[in-house]
Amino acid sequence: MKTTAAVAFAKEQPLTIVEIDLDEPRANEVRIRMVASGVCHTDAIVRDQWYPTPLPAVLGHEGAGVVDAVGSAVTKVVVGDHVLLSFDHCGECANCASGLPSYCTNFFGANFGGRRADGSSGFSHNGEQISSHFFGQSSFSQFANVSANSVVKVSKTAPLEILAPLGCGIQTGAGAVLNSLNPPAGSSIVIFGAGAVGLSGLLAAVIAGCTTIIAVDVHDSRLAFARELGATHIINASTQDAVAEIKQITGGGAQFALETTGVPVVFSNMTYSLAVRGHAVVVGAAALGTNANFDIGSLLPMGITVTMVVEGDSVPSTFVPQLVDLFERGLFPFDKLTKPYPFAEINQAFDDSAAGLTLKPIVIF
Ligand code: CXF
Ligand code: ZN
Repeated sequence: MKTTAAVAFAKEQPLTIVEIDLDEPRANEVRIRMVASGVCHTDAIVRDQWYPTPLPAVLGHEGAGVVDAVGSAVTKVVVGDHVLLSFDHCGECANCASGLPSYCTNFFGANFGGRRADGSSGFSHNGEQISSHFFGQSSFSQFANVSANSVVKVSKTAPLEILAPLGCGIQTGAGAVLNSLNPPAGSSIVIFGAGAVGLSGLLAAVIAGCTTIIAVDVHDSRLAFARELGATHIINASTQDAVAEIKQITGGGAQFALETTGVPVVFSNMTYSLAVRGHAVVVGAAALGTNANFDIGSLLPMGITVTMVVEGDSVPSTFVPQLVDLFERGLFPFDKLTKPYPFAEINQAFDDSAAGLTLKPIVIF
């Protein structure tokens, strides 16, 4: 069948909306009619080829839509079900089997390879293969054949146009706090980067009952918003000494930290901002080969833990519904981070995100 999609034809160039060909869903796939898709920083860095998904490609990995057709081996959904889409995973390797699907041993191939396991692509244009199955979905397409392992069924009353980004950016921030750090009520946490991931983590820190929540960024407007969402302290790292401020606020260092920027000096500052036995998680993507200073001499006696975390250690089939429930109860107002764009304006959505004008764009089909 034909479908309309936003295609990344060339590195660092805007996406082009074109009509392309979509093949038939395989046994383990569902064809989704996309209703909405969040735009994530990872879409931009793959368009720019920080990660080597072959171009041309249909990106997009925060899809939300309606099941349009079901492969013969799929039992979890039927035609007409409403679904949110998340990352792909094999479901069978040791890490998947032990409840850590974001560390699937084939995570990179399944999510960034641009092809099915059998080497085929779902999309073509004028006879040329176009990378598909980005995070198992390639949600910047009106229709896509999606890996069943990427699909999370939700209620037909759930607002897909708002919930779309739960499957990546929002679960990454919230999961990093609730799943990876699991801070006890009354604890201190510092969040580096007040973007969509950092602020999702901040909302999660409020849910967890952290009583000292420090947001660090370089934009006063984002910091003011962080305070509205529950930050007890804000630090502008472009004008203040973040490490000194954090130590002063916490009386020696934060118990927990979330690093969302992927910037080397921020990583280093994060290590110095921790209390003895503090725990930090790093979720901000950086280009391959990005290195940061890590002072082994000073930090070993601190007994700190730094964990690299993918997708907030989430199991989407259980964590995404938990986040939907928290949202519906008014306890997780991540919709304050979102802004809708018509699908035709997807490049504007990318640009506004890069410029810091929009925290979490959602394109609407
Ligand atoms: C990505 C970040 C880089 C590692 C894989 C997961 N998160 C999604 O956008
Ligand atoms: Zn993402």
